[in-house]
Amino acid sequence: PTASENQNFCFKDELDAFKLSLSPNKEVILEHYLAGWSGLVKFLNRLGNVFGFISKDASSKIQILKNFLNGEHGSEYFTVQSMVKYELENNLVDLKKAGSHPESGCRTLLRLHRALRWLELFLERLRTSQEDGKTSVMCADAYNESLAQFHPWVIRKAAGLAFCMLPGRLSFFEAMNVGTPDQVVAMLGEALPVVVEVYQITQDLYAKHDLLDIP
Ligand code: 1Q0
Repeated sequence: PTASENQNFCFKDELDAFKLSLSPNKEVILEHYLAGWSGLVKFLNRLGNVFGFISKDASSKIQILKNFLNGEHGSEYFTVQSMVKYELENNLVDLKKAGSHPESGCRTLLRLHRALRWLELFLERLRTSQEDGKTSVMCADAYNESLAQFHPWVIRKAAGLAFCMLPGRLSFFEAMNVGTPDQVVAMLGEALPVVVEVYQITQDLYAKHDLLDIP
């Protein structure tokens, strides 16, 4: 990315959205959660076209949830907690096999939620990486430890190829437009606990309602 493109992008803003998504009583506000994801997708798009199949899928899931949020029952979708309650009480989720609600909010959010675990693992690796660390390896390790188990072979293969196209650690840090490598590392240290907390709250909620395997 050129300097002028960088001026209106700062990775910290994207992660701040996740901070904003935590309400005072520790619910996850959907609008900010989606804003966090949109920012990540924006970042991904800047890294190159080879990530297009990933950002397309993420964008379409963000859009499905935005449509609920802006739809007739939008107020029920204010938080992830209220969404789960509303969709379950009204039988709007295909719990065991795909049926008449293949794109429920619960199902769609679960896909993003699983990817958030990948993000957490990847950011932690970036944060603690040495100068000669390889982003492609960090990304692949994080993926294999998390999201990969939910993906069929062909997607794992495509993802693996895409990871090889990631820029090196320094270019990657520069693309984040946060500052010096030390500043990036410090920012990651502040941002990670937020990502972990949002992930954990969602994970506990989904586990409590037995929603972790919806197809
Ligand atoms: C930086 C490289 C980004 C790598 C992203 C890792 C995720 C790889 C996922 C590849 C699969 C995408 C293709 C579609 C998969 C779907 O089948 C799957 C399941 O959905 P469904 O409807 O078929 O049941 N979808 C998913 O699993 C959702 C995947 C969402 C991925 C969202 C990635 C958003 C990208 C973020 C880039 C952040 C870069 C962070 C940089 C941090 C810098 C400090």
